[in-house]
Amino acid sequence: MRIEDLNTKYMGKELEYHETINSTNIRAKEWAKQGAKEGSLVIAEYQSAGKGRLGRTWLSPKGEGIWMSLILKPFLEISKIPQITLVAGLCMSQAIQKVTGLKTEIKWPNDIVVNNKKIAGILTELSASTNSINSVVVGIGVNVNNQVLDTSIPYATSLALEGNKVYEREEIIKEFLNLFEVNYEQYIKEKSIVFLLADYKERCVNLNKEVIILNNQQEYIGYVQNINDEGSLEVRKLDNTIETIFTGEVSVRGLYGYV
Ligand code: BT5
Repeated sequence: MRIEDLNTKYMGKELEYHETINSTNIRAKEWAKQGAKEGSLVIAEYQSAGKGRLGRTWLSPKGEGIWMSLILKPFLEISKIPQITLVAGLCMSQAIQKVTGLKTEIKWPNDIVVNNKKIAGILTELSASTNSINSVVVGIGVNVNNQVLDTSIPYATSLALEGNKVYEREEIIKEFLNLFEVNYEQYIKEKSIVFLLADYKERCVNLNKEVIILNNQQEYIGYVQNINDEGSLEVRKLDNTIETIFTGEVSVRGLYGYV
């Protein structure tokens, strides 16, 4: 895979390409430690140990998707890092829609959805020492040309299955990098996602819906009444108390299925 005519200043300009790798996130973290510049990108055709959040597995069949990790070196408070997932999710959702014409939605915090099924996920990982950030790796997996998906993930789909077409992965990556560079820079400058929150909310499938919140300790039903200026989910529980959920710590499901 080659990314030609990339118009960004630095996003994706340094590129490491692997036929096979355990996980692009693992390699990106290692490369960041070895001094990779901001915007450096690791792409693989196949991941033998692709990672989801909370120790889950991300299936990454050969040549069928985009399995990539972007290295960032932001000057930000550590508490703000999960917001980068929202910035990346919005940009990838917009990039996919622009290239494929398919309507994409976002399932807070990190899934991209087409026709209520998952086509992409994001895993943001932080390397920090005491109180300062060394690097942030944004790993993104997109099912692009898969004709079949593993039966263990019945709520997953691919762009090819939804659009009945084979797509150029490079076009989606390029569009994403262009959009992400602009939005990431604005985010770093303003230290806030407020400028993109309206667009994010418009695409969000679980806003104004009843959901099931799952975390280690508990599982409960609630109504998603807002995504606040910090990007956290505000959930009204059945007893009318409000729970504010920070990105990354839970899974959110629809009452009757994945969305
Ligand atoms: C995610 O986690 O959705 C984050 C996925 C990030 C993957 C990228 S690929 C490049 C980079 N390198 C890595 O090693 N990872 C990143 P989570 O929300 O925890 O969802 C994981 C769940 O999604 C799994 O438990 C499965 O149920 C489902 N799943 C696994 N593979 C999938 C796939 N290819 N398409 C759709 N769903 C999948």
